[in-house]
Amino acid sequence: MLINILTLFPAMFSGPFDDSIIKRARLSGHLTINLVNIRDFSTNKHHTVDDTPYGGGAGMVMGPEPIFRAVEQVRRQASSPGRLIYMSPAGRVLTQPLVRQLAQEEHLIILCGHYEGIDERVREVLVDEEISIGDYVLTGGELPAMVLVDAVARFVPGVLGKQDSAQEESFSDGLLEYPHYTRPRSFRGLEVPEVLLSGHHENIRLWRRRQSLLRTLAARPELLKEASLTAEDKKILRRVLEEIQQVLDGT
Ligand code: 4GX
Repeated sequence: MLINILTLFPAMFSGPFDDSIIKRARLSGHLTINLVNIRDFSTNKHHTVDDTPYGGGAGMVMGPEPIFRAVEQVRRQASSPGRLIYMSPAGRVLTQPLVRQLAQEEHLIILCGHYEGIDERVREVLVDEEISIGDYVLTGGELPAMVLVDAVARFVPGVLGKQDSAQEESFSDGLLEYPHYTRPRSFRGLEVPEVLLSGHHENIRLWRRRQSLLRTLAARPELLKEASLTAEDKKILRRVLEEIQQVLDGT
């Protein structure tokens, strides 16, 4: 997958993309990340990229010319035009289904805005999709772009190890994860649940599923409503309900 990131601050991306899984994905060629400095496409004397807004008001707006020129160069150099995403709090909120969908693209162009945002003509002509990473305001689109790239990379074939990708399948059902433990068995008086030490694979599977369901119910009940629950899940939840009923009855 090819990802071109258009930004005024390419240096912000060193670090997150130069370590761990993203580093490995880049070195192996599963992922190509190009950082494109929008300032390099400014044609005026002081290489400015922003200007005061027509109509007045506070702040500065990123002008259309360097952005158009940067996108045109990126598209000339790629074998496909790519889907252009503008990171903005006005966008569609990033969710795992959208992440999966974006991972199907062979080429993404991510535009990071600063100041009060971009000239509306960029949005009209170039932007295919506006995406937000959540309902809060940051100083620029760089951190949102890093979040998007990291989430999308996990679904690009070859980026995660075999174990991880198989794992992903089991969490794609919209439930929260069950608790994990590793050695030591007893840590400062805190014990690992007995069932996990039992070697009884079916009991372990059922315990984990119950924990996932309980955690989701307690922390994110709205996710449980959307989750694809199996007959076994419903059985586990009915059992939980019976146990709650017994507490209420004082039995
Ligand atoms: N999820 N920002 C965009 C510039 C801006 C200002 C106003 C449009 C209108 C953000 C987010 C985010 C900060 C990126 C402001 N663009 N991006 N930038 N939340 O807060 O994606």
